[in-house]
Amino acid sequence: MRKVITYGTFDLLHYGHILLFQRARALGDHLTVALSTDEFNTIKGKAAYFPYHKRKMMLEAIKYVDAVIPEQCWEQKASDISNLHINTFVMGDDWKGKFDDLKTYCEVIYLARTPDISTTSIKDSLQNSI
Ligand code: C2G
Repeated sequence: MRKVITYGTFDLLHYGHILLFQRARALGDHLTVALSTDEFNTIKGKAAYFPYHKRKMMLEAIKYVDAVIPEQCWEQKASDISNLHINTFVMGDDWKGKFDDLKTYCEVIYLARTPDISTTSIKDSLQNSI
């Protein structure tokens, strides 16, 4: 079984996220999403609109997602990959090159971001519509 993993906050879930999951899942037979906890988001300098348990529940409802685990720190990726027997690590290409060190553990693939959509743009357009 080819296992794929990806990491992120996935706040205000949108079609860019879904297209990432769809393409990531198509690279194997099983997709794990490591979902940033609220505590880790603070370290990332992000404040998600939805708390972790609500973001997790939404991801678990997506047919492309087979498992959701917490992402609690930057450094857990290598141990996740070995402990979960991951074959392929996937991120959107805004991260291109940033995780190439993981190539010693598994295949590393950066997928093109879906243009014209982001959690930030959703927040901004809602803010401007008030
Ligand atoms: N993404 C995408 N297209 C978009 C928006 C996001 O493909 N229009 C991808 C990003 O490239 C990323 C994933 O969706 O791979 C999750 O994006 P975020 O929730 O913003 O995650 P991020 O803050 O980049 O956290 O350790 C890695 C970090 O947890 C990644």
